[in-house]
Amino acid sequence: MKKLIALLVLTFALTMPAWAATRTVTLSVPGMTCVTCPITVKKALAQTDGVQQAEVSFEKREAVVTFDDAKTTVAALTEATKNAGYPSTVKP
Ligand SMILES: [Cu+2]
Repeated sequence: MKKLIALLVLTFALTMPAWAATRTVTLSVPGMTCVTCPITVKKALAQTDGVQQAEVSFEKREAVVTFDDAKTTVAALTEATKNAGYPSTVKP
């Protein structure tokens, strides 16, 4: 019986990572020069696997991204904006 419980716990731990969490990060995107730039940046972020929401502000030159940290990383997000032509860095 103990063995069965241990097996169930192990199965659960492997299939449902308990450490997965929704995180929000603010990226500084200084390369945006006009009002249509945020559309490109937002699209690039939204197409990244694990991204749940991306709000890009041209006025602030920043992107607020909500993502699942089990599916993507902050590095992948900055890479996505860079590949779209807008290098970004994480705002502290
Ligand atoms: Cu532009």
